[in-house]
Formats: sequence, C-alpha cells, structure tokens
Amino acid sequence: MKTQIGIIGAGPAGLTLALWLKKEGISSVIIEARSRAYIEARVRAGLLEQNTVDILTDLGLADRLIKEGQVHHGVFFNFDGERIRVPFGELTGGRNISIYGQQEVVKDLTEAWLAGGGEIYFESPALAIQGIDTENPSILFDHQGVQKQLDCEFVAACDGFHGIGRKSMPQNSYKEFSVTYPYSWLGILAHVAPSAPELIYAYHENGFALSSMRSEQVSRLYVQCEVDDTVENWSDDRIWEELSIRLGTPGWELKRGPIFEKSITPMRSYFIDNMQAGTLYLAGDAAHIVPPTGGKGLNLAVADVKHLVDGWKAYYQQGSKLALEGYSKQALKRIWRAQDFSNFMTTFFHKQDAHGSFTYQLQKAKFDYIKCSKAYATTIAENYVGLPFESFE
Ligand code: RFL
Ligand code: PHB
Repeated sequence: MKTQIGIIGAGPAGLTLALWLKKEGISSVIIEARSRAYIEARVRAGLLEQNTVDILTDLGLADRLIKEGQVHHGVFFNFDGERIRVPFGELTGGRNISIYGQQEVVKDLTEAWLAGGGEIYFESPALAIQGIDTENPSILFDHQGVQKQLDCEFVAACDGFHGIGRKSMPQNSYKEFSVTYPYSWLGILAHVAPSAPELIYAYHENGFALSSMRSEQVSRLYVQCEVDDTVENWSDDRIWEELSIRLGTPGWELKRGPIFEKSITPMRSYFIDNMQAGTLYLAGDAAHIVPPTGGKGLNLAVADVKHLVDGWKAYYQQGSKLALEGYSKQALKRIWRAQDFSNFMTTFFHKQDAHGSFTYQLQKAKFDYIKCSKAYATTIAENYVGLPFESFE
C-alpha cells in the first residue's frame, strides 16, 4: 500500500486534512483505531469558530452544518447571579460562532470521504511509525489481526492526545508544557430545549456551570466537579439542582428534561513546542490540549490542518519546502494564543479558592471590567470567535 500522506486518526483533524488534501490533488489514506460507529457517537465539542465554519464551507462540507447548526452572535456571562452579554457582531466586525456537535462534524466528514472513494481503515490501530528520518516513512498497523504497512512520503499524526504520533517524535526534539487544573467537568446531554438562546458561562459560589445546546430539543450542560468525582456521585436531581443554582439569575428558569449522557472530563493544558520531525507532522490534540472552557480544541485542530495543507500544497505544487518547514512555528502562534485564552476563561469562571478570597476578588474585578470597558469586552470577543488567519501571518 502506498500513498502520499499517511494519516493516523479519523477525528476532526485527520478527516479535514484528508478531504482538503484531496481537493488539492494530494493523495492520502486514513488509519483509525476505532469503528465508524464509535467515532460518530463520541460526544465532545460543540462550539465552532468562524474560521472552522468558513473552511468547512469552502471545502463543500458544511451543507448540514449550515442547515442544522445555530449561529450565535453573542454569549452570556454570569457572576454571582448577575448576567451580562458580550455581543460579537459589533465588537468583532461581524464574526460569530456556530453550535454544531463534533460527532455531527465527524459524521459529515466521514460520509464525504467515503462518498468520494476515500480510503480509510477502521478498527485498525497504528502500531508504529517507521523511517521518519527518511523520505519513505511508513505506518505499521493492525487490520483484523493482520499486520499491514502503509508506505508514504509524509506521516500526519492526527491521533489525539493518547495516540502514537507524539510518542514517535525524538524526545530531544521538543519541550513539553503541562498544567492540570484542580477540578473537572461533569457534562450532560438532555432531551430538553435550551433555557437561553446563547451559551451561559457562570461563576457561582458553588462552582462553575455552562449552559450550551445541540439543537432546539437537546441541551448540553456542564458543572464544575472534583477531580476524583464519579458520575455515580451525581444523580439527575443533584445535577439539575446545581445547574439551576449556579446558572440562576432573577426571573430566569432552567428547563429540565431526561438526561441521556453523563461523563466527566479532566481539565488540562498541555502542549509541545515542536510539531514536526523529519517526515512526521502532528496536528490537533496529538500535539496540544486546552481546557474546554474556551471552546478551542477542535478549532485549533482545524487551524493546524490549514497550515499543513498550505505546506504540502507549496511542496507538491511549487516544489517549495519553506511553508512545510515553518509549520510548527506558524501553528504555534495560534496555539499559544488559545492556551492563554483557554486559561483565562478557565481561571475566570471556576471556583479556585474560597468565595470572597483575593482570587475571587480578581475574578469579580474582571467581570466588572467587561461591564465598563468596550476594549476589554472586545479582547474577549475576538478571542472567543477566533482570530482571523491574517492576524498570525
Ligand atoms: P481526536 O478527536 O481525539 O481524534 C483522534 C483520532 O485518532 C484515533 N487514534 C488512533 N487511530 C489509529 N491508531 C492509533 N494508534 C490511534 N490513536 C488514536 C482516535 O480513535 C480518534 O478517532 O483528535 P483531533 O482530530 O485532534 O480533534 C480534537 C478535538 O476532538 C478536541 O480538541 C475537542 O473535542 C475539544 N473540545 C472542544 N473543542 C472545541 O473546539 N470546541 C468545544 O466546544 C469543545 N468542547 C472539547 C469540548 C472536548 C471535550 N472533552 C470530552 C475532552 C468539550 C469536551 C467535554
Ligand atoms: C459545548 O457545547 O459542548 C461547549 C461549548 C462551549 C465550551 C465548551 C463546550 O466552551
């Protein structure tokens, strides 16, 4: 088996990369550890930046996203029961975000890849990446109990945080940065209409809460919980009670409904400062993780893919390796920005120390500053909707 780009992982990064390369006339094959049903059911992100929607639209992959996704022109912030709105349109020159489930994105991209005759091996974990210091690297993978080899010209490891891509980088080729926050998120999906037209991020004495949605009939909500918490500690009644307290403002009521998904997500910032070695390139969660408070992970993965495609386009179409060699440097500019913004949103809204403490007062000072400063609100809005690619050139 032979292709130009061997892609490990059929998450948002791997699928977008394969489809975009195809449009540019560059061949690729995807190796995915899990089944199609598994990757299409994995519940994760929901917030898509303007850049991500624009890319999927330009690739002709956004028909359902545009029909079923919801465009939001602002976001609500709560602090101690007081609610304000940050409007995107007037602060960012008309940029906005869309709400559309990651598993729907994965379904749309998988469907498009297969419909176009794209090659993908499901239930085929990559076992090793060989020869990254040569021009003929290969991916060894297991397919139905048989070991196979995919020969390629470059390997794109889009295999998420626990994949083999990052581990295949020479250890002295990067520095690692990691922060684990002392709290987690309990996330739910419920069959109930959203209680507000836009997302609500809330600081409350009891802890953080977030109200998001997936459709007119399905709400997605999160509460801050302990790092060692389990879903068994959270009965449906306890979840609704806490959400109602933490998100509450006078005159507003949280709608409740049957919960059909419950899971706990740790909160972590992680990244390495070099995403390429020889003919191996990393993209997405394989190279960096942000806490979900800023809604940046999937969007960063798609931004990495843009820079990779720019690099391979210049290489295959003009014979220039310049953009490819500068890939990490280019991608890292946005990654550092997203790390800072995600850390800001996380420490702004989570209960970190006693209510009324110095840390709390700093959090409250930020909230009060948004209310009186258009400059501060603009900074938050432009990061939240995602900075245009030109900003980092
Ligand atoms: P993925 O999605 O993890 O896909 C990696 C794929 O690689 C496969 N794989 C392998 N395949 C073959 N061989 C191996 N050895 C392999 N090892 C792994 C895996 O099976 C998988 O299919 O990485 P990718 O493509 O980089 O995408 C990243 C995003 O999934 C992630 O950043 C987001 O989900 C983060 N995130 C959010 N991002 C946003 O932009 N907006 C949000 O609103 C948002 N909300 C969230 C989130 C993540 C969350 N959790 C659960 C971590 C909310 C939550 C709760
Ligand atoms: C979601 O809808 O799952 C979501 C939205 C915004 C975030 C994180 C998750 O910051």
